[in-house]
Amino acid sequence: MLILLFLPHTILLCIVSSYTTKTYYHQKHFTFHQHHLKTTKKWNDNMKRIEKNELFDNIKKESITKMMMSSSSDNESSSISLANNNPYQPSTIPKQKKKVLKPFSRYLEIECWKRQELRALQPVLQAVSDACKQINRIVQRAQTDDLYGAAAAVSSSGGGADVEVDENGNIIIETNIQGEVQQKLDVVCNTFMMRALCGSSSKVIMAIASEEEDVVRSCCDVMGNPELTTKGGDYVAVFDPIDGSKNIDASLPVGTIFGIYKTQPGTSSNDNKANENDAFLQKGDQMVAAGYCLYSATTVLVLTLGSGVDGFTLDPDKGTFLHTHQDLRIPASGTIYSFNEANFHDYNEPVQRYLNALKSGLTSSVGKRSTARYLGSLVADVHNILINGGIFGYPATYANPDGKLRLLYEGCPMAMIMEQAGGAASTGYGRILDIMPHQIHQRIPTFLGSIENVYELDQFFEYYGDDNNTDSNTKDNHEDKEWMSYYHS
Ligand code: AFP
Repeated sequence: MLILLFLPHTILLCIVSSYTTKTYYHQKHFTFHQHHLKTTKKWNDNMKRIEKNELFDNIKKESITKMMMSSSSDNESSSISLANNNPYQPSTIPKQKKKVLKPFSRYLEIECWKRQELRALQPVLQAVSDACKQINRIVQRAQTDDLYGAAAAVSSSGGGADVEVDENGNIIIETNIQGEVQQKLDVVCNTFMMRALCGSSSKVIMAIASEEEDVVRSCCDVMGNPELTTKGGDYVAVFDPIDGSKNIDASLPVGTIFGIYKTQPGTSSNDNKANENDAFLQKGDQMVAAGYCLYSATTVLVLTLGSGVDGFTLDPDKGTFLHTHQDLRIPASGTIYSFNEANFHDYNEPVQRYLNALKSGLTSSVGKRSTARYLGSLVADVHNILINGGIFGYPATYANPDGKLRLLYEGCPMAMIMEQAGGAASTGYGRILDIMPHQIHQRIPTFLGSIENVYELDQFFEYYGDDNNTDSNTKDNHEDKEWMSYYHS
């Protein structure tokens, strides 16, 4: 009875609530729909305005202009058109122009065509660049091909280094090298360089001197080709196939250094060992070409043919050196100094004072406190200085009064590159390229870098290397003086 009484109310209530809910949802949907329409309209309007370039009218034009100016000043291709101030409109962004870089072979062709005296060297330099690619590959594969560590010591029974490689640069047989125990990599890379220099043309290079060889070797000997004995060649080459090889174990940069001299009258016949040796005893400023390859984050070939310096980066996909650094110039001064400071207490007074001045920011060439960088690989350290400015030094020490670096394979080629790039190279007492070598493996204290930095270092030598100096290092200064007159006479 009671149920029957309330049933109509309940039905009525249900109808009303269902209607209300429906209306609510309908309204909500309607509101959402309206909102959606509104947003879409706004979006469409905006799109239209974007197309008409109206949207950005309210944005301060100067700030856009500023932004565009800064991007256009550095790189034309990345600029956004000033005429069209909508930076989001794809059509306004010009396509990024990829720099067209000249391959090394093309650069060589042109340089050797421009300068008749270099023509004979074209195949040699091309072969050296190929050797750098092979060495680069060997360095990369040192771990996987088990090339770390010392090569077996062998007796000097003639024949010399013969590492057989296939056309891809893979080592087939590893055999002899004269003399001392060496790093396996040194042996392999030495062979690559010898073959590149001697094998590229039968009449160009007469003989080579390598840091890895005890004596000068004729190209006839290197190539086992008697024809080269009679034909000779007008040039001799010096090189360090892999400088800083101890760095390889830790995957740090290493390099190859080379220099080429023209033989002087009376030394060009290669049937006499004494003459062969004499051909190498020339001042560094007689060098006609010098360069290095750096095996690092990128593989770089830096070359001077006596009129400026150019740099080429190996394109790993194409396997080609590309002309990435045209007419490389070292900054006139720089804040980097690259010395093995662990030897500080073994350095002479001028060097110690110079380093202290650098650290306190007292030198006029730098003007502020310097920053130290040292990798223990000449090529890597000098390349850093060449690009960023500063000074590299391997001074004399008590243990090594002539320093550590070799004049022929390291000092002179690097000095020529530095000078050609607008920098300087000094022993502390004078120009490295003025030194007359008295033997091929001679060592030399070496300072290379920005002209102002090296000039200032020379001034420290001039001032603190004085015999009248009453400081505790007077004895060293006296030795320095003797040393100076010996090399720079
Ligand atoms: P290694 O080729 O024997 O490793 O020597 C490298 C190097 O001749 C030159 O590349 C470095 O500048 C210099 O020696 C580093 O010598 P320290 O280890 O004495 O600093």
